[in-house]
Amino acid sequence: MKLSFRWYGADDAVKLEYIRQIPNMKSIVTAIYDVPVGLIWSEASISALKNTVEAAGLGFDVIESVPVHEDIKLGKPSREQYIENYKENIRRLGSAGVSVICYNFMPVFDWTRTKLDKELPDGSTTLVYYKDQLDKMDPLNGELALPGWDSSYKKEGLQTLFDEYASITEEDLWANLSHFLSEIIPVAEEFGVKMAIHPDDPPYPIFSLPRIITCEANLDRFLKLYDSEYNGLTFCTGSLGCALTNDIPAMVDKYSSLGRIHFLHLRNVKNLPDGSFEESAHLSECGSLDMAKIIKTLKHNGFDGYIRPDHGRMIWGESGRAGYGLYDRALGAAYINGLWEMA
Ligand code: DNO
Repeated sequence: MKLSFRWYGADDAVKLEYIRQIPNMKSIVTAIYDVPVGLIWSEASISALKNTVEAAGLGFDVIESVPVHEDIKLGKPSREQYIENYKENIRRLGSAGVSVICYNFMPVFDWTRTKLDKELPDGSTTLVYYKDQLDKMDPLNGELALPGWDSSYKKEGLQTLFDEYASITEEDLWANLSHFLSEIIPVAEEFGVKMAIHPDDPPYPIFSLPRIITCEANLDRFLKLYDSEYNGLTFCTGSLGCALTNDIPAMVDKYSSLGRIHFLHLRNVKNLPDGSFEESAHLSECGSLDMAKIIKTLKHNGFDGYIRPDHGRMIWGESGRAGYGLYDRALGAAYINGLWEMA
């Protein structure tokens, strides 16, 4: 495995020099953040980012994410131009040495939580998703400031998107995803870039918007849409693991033996009886996932892709981007190293 760490660029409070000091840290996971979704990233900004990361002694191998424009998910005629732009980004990133691109196919909203700073008994804070709170949230009428949500949507724009999605079924979303893959995977193959879809988080429809990258049957279906090593997964243990029906170690076993996991997000979650969940410290006993079994399985299957510790809690008084501080993610990385060595 190659250990990696997400970094949000020059504005990130966590410095590259600190990330490098985490034992066994090999690579940075990052993106160009100042280009609107759907447009082409300039070669100059890609190479500047690469130079910055490499000057810090880290690898520039994984992009998270190149976001997919809503018109592609909706299957609108304008999708063709956005798909062309997407292909150009794959070419440019591949030419700059990037080997994995993470993306997702969630309508409108990326990952969703109901609170970002829930205080735990030990005084740390974490991200939580409480069902009763979600049921009361109305994205069209109220607070729109959750991270992961594209803050560029204004109320009217959001209403239009919801109206457009009203007629999109899960089958439509599958068809639109299939069209997207049939266009981009040949380019990814040519430029040596492994595409790695991120599961939906949480893995079920929210606010009546369809979600399809959710469970084993659907991951099987996804991989068959385009049967190529270059059409693979970002296996996120926390996203998939908050659905009690997903057997995470078994899924890791299956997809890593098939060689279709290119990138993993390792996060533990504590599942609550009503389907709510709290993100926990990485250690198995802190949450509901058997992290040791996951790592043992990867090691056993000879996994040599990228792993990053995912969201941490905020600990030791650190403030900053919720889930993306230095301290708890560094503890997560150290824990992953320990499990790997032991395995
Ligand atoms: C959350 C992240 C996601 C992820 C995207 C991938 O912290 O795992 O926002 O980056 O869904 O496209």
